[in-house]
Amino acid sequence: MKNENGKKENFKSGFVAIVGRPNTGKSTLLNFLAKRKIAIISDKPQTTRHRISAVLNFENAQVVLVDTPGLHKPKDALGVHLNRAVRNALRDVDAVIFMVDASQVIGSGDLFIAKELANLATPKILVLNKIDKVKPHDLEVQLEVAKQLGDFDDIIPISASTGDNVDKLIEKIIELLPKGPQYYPGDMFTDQPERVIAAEFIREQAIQMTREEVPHSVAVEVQEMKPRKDGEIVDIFATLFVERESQKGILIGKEGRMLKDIGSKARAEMEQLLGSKVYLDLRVRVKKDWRKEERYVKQFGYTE
Ligand SMILES: Nc1nc2c(ncn2[C@@H]2O[C@H](COP(=O)(O)OP(=O)(O)OP(=O)(O)O)[C@@H](O)[C@H]2O)c(=O)[nH]1
Ligand SMILES: [Mg+2]
Repeated sequence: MKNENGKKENFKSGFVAIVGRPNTGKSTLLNFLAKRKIAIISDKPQTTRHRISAVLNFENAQVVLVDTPGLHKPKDALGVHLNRAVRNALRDVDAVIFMVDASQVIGSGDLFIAKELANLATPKILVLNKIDKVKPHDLEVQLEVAKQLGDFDDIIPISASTGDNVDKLIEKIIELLPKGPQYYPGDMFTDQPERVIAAEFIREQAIQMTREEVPHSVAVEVQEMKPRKDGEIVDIFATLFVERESQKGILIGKEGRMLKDIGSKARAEMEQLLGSKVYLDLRVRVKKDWRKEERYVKQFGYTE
């Protein structure tokens, strides 16, 4: 229904942060709801390093969903930044989704976050994710354990991979949101510049193709991204930074094969994002122990 100013009555809107331990499936949920890939995903913890918003438009509501890095015990300047990013994200939101992994033991890491959330007056929904991996009986046990984590407006089991029960989650979120305006244009789907998403697509491939410390040691910077005059191809020049010479060797690979592989997979994702052909030029450089240095953490844009 519209009033005489053309504004929708009863329109609801607000910012909703997803928080939780690393690897619980926060970014997977963001992408599922956004119906496209905005955040990168991996089976390794501490993948997300930015606060990333997706704008979800509904008939009578606009939800700005904010993905955050997994909360964990920080070991270096990067870890400190990641946790700070989560706390900043929590400051101004209208609702919080606290995500736990139902296929794992609900433990001290979850409890630590639950305690922090207990101090927030914001409405909170506890989400048990990955139910596709959990037997019905085990899920009931997990629900009982989860209830002990605190007071929540609702507890909703979902699968962010299959989308099971996600509609119920959205319904509940909209119910909890205040009346408000449409904050963003209806055709805007994220606050992330294409340049940042492109850098993240490269980092995702590097994370997926390497092991142990290497995934955590990679940062990516897009130096240049511009369409050619004919408009058919976008040129992207990017550098992968690692912390040690040995890691550089791993990323380049035998006869450059690893880097080529990272490049061709990331390029395919970029072409989908941009809707045009991409020429991607990748370099690898060492920035010794960059994760320990505040200034490099800032240089790579991990600042909030
Ligand atoms: N089976 C199953 N796997 C899932 C589900 N949701 C996420 N995953 C997997 O869990 C892993 C972690 O997913 P992410 O979305 O990157 O997790 P995250 O919480 O964003 O992780 P950080 O950014 O490190 O905090 C990936 O391998 C996902 O494919 C789910 O509902 N079911
Ligand atoms: Mg993530």
